[in-house]
Amino acid sequence: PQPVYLKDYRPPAYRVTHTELKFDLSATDTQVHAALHLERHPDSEPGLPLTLHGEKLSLKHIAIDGQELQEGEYQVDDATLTIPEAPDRLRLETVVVIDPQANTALEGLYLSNGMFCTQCEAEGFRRITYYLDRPDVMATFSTTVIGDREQLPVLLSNGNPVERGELPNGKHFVTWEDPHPKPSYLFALVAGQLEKVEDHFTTMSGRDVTLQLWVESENLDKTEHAMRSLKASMKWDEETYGREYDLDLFMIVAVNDFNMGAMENKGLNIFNSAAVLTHPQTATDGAFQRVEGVVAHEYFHNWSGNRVTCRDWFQLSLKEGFTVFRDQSFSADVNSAPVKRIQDVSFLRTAQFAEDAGPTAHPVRPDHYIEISNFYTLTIYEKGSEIVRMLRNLLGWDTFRKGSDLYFERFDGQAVTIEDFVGCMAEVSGLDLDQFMRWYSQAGTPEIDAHGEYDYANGEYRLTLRQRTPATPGQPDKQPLHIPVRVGLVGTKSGEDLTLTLEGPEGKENLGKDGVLHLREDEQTFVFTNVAEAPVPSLLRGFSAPVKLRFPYGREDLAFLLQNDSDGFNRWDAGQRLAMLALDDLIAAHRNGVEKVMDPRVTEAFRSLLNEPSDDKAVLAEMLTLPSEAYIAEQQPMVDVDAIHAARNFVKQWLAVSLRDEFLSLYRANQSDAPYAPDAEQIAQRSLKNVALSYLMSIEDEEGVELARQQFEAQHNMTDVRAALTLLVHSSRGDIADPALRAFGEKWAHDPLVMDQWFSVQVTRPQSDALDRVKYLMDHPAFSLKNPNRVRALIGAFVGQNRVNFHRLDGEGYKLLSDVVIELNRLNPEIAARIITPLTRWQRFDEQRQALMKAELERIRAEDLSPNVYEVVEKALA
Ligand code: B3K
Ligand code: ZN
Repeated sequence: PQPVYLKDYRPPAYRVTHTELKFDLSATDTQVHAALHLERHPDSEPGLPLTLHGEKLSLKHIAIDGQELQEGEYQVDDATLTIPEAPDRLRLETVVVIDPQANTALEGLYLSNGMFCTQCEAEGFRRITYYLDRPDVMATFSTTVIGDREQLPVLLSNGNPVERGELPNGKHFVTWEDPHPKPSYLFALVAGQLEKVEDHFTTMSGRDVTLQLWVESENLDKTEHAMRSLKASMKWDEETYGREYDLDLFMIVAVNDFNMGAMENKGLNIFNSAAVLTHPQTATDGAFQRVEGVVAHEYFHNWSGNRVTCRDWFQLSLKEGFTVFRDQSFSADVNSAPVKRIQDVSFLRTAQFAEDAGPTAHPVRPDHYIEISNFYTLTIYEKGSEIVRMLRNLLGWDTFRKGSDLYFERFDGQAVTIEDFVGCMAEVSGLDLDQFMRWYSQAGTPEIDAHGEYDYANGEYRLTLRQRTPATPGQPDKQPLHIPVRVGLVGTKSGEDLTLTLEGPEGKENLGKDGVLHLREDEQTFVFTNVAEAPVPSLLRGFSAPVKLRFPYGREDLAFLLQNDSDGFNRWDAGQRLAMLALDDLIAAHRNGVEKVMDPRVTEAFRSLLNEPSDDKAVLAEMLTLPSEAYIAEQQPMVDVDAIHAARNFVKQWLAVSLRDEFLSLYRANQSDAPYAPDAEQIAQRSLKNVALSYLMSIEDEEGVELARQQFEAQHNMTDVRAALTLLVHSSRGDIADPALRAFGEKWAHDPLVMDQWFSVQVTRPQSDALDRVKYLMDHPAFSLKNPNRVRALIGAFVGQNRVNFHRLDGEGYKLLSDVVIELNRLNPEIAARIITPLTRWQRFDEQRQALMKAELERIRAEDLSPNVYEVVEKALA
């Protein structure tokens, strides 16, 4: 497979002004009739042939303006259909036959539980019909769906239904019209036995929009939260961005087999059932929040993505980074904002930083790819969102909003580039964002080494920041970035933020109590004057840039910030840094085989957290949570999975022993019989209670075990049930865990989303029998490699969350993963190329593990590979 380059972008030879489709649905022989109204693109190079994309299509008929084409007038290969002498304006008709049932890749038209559905982004539409399948070709669509009346009572597509009727042979049809020009990747079709819940939303200009959520009948009781989230998102986008919905109908469909979370098809969003269905008895608080976030994300795409779309797939972060930023802001507004920020940053620092440090590192706007499906990454999404957040912070909200308005107004109905977006921000603010653009082209996580000096005599504080971005594949040399660093100086006597007076080139500048420093050079020193007392700097407040910042904090400094920092995020981060220092010592002790000694300052910091009642329970729960093994691993020069596991357990157990009574009373204080609600207050209470329980269970405290047992048996809601079950299954108390697991499995055998949790809980068990458990469960009748959610629940959870067992020294964990990758490479290349990720990070481990991991990668490379897996494996072994 050959790479595609950004620099090779050319406008298409033709544009499509209108697309008419007719589907005659059948599981194995669906007939797709397409009539494309084409005209030469004014900007295209003259003389280019008309070339359409098409894969796995069986062409039955082709005609131009009613004239059947003869052999020799067109050429077909496995990826294209070319008509060398097409007129400048034409109506091209094709009839193709496709096989949805054989489609296990879940791209294009496929079957899920007997239901027809589509996934076209990025390049799935070419598996449905011959087309100019690229985002800069936008057309209005008219789609007729024909299906069996009994089997497929519901027939959906984008836009508004304009006609329906009966046909011979027990068939019926519905015709849909979408008046908004759209690229093919936003096309959608759904047909099956579905039921709907319906609601309404009145837009800010007073239009009535019908909202429909389509699910299988047994899931009708799991739609309330998604519908509520949808209405909240619509309102939020009107109030926050001034964006109104633009059709009379908005539909969401839940399907069981889906590669990603959901898809923003115009007027007909298709969702992984895991990202839409919730019920207090089946979904955890985390799932409720994820549903809220994904519903919002897909809805927000209607403007950031659909009305204004991407010129080419290199611009993917134009819509994804901006839309993630929008959904994160929405979730922050409707829940606990500091906790949302903490969770988003934890995720970024753990998973995206690891991507940036590995062999598949790429810029937020890549300059080449082999398989675009491999680029729906944490870098494009999460780092992309951080870049937009930096713009918001640099401009301030009001100016940023003006830039956003200008962008939507100027480019409405167009397919544009990241320059177009940033250009609007520069235009409304007058800021020079040229250097800032490097955030889009330079891969890797910038590192800032900070150093501070307090000059008593002159009352000056000098802060020196040095930036460096490590080399990444294909980018050996990096240039300095424009990095906004939000800082405060916390007075060590007062515990208060000191007023910042910055010595600038044009004299003194008053930054108030916290201000943004603009780091643009490799190294810069910032001098603050009138600093009356010795300060501890609070750096990168709110995580103002996606960087790693080092500062030689002493442990007392961190304990001080944990108590006094006015920035909630940095207060949490000080606790994490303090825990990391202790963990580093313990990891070293474990490796050197010496006795582990706990830093008393950590225990004391936790004691104060537990003893001083905090008004923000949600933040407290985050503060009491130790850095994850994955995050700790990211901080180590070489990852020692066993030492990390041992050190973290040691800290956890030490704290549990030292603060047992505190944890017990914390648990009791947050127990509640109130009917379940997924609101911020209850969620905070449950997380606090379950954090406390996890400490007690880490030492298998008798009372703790009893509380876990009772909590499981009370069956109050899935958050509590799952937390208790996980703690029991991960303990040595098989006497309680085994019957609980059995009861859970029997009770929920009919519910795939709950069974996914049943699988995950077992394979994340840290004990050494976990790998056998994985193998055993892979033979379970409910396991299938064809269902991505199940693959993630079993294989993904094992390789991602059970680090000690995946990285077993006999290499059996690696072998299991590569066996799965080899199977999935045939069935579903997109999922195969994602699940392989942990193997690609071999450079981070000791020599023995490196050799084992590389051997498995070589074994995969010897297979007949899909472009997806090929691209990842080649990079990993480069
Ligand atoms: N835009 C989709 C991505 C689906 C692509 C899968 N190959 C999901 C989202 O970001 O909303
Ligand atoms: Zn998206």
